[in-house]
Amino acid sequence: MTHIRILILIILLWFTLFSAQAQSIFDRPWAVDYYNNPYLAGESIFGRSENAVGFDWGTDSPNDDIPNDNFSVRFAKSGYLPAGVYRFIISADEGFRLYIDQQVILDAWDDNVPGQTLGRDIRLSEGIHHIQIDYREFSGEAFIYLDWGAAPPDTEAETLIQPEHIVPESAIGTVTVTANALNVRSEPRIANNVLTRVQRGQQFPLLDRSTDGNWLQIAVDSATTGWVSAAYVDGSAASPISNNSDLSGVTLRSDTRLFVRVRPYADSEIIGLLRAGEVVPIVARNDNMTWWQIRDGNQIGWVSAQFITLSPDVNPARVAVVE
Ligand SMILES: [Ca+2]
Ligand SMILES: [Ca+2]
Repeated sequence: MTHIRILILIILLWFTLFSAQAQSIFDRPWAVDYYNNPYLAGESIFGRSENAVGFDWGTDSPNDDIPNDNFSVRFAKSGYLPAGVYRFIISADEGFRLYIDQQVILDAWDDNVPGQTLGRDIRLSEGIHHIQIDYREFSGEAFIYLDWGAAPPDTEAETLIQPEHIVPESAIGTVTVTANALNVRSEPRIANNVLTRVQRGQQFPLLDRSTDGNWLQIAVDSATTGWVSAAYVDGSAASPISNNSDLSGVTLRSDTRLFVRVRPYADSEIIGLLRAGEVVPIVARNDNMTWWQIRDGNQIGWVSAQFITLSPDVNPARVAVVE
């Protein structure tokens, strides 16, 4: 009997090792989602599997349903890795972020540079790891290449090949978790997208809220942001921003994450994105004040009046009317 038990144990152990190795992350395809805007916003237009992240679209687009400019792509996969130091190098035009286990490892999301390369060496423990690359294209050439694998022997762990930087989003409040355990999701909707869980009584900075107010974006830690249902956190932070004291001059503030468009129409081309709470100068308005033209950095665009708060100093009669 003892021999049989040992034999069974050996077989179980062999299956365990075999199945772990069969799920090596190197053998698994990337799940790739393509978006027809540069913000990974809304539902993806289409998804497919790819064996590698290595694309040069030139001035074309990945697909007929995706525009040549202003699109974004998310690559993701999970799988087993043995312990070791791994080197990640990304060359892309234009913006990209690399996440490992939901931590930002490389960040050129906002750089707006036409083609650059970043790399980093990271020591990873044995086990299942998750890798995600967010990519976006605004104009001109579009490409992204990921080169990764075990770093050369004796590579120092955590060494930065090139400096990376993280642009934190500004908090607009604080939320307290009221549910026993609350899922934090990568998008403001229920899907197979749980990043982590938070517990009753924990407090987190509030970064943004969904347009319908049902979802709140929180900063779980310095590298992880995600969305939680507003029904399961302290409701005081879920109310719209009402403090206008910091609003002055001919400006407006976006109450939510808000698209900036070329023309004052909901289906007009998107040229920018305001953060929740961002204050921008007003340039003009349309006749019935349903759209406001604003200056966003070095470009002019339109935002819907539905999602903004006007500075108390704004006298609409003195704002130029165009459109
Ligand atoms: Ca392009
Ligand atoms: Ca480009």
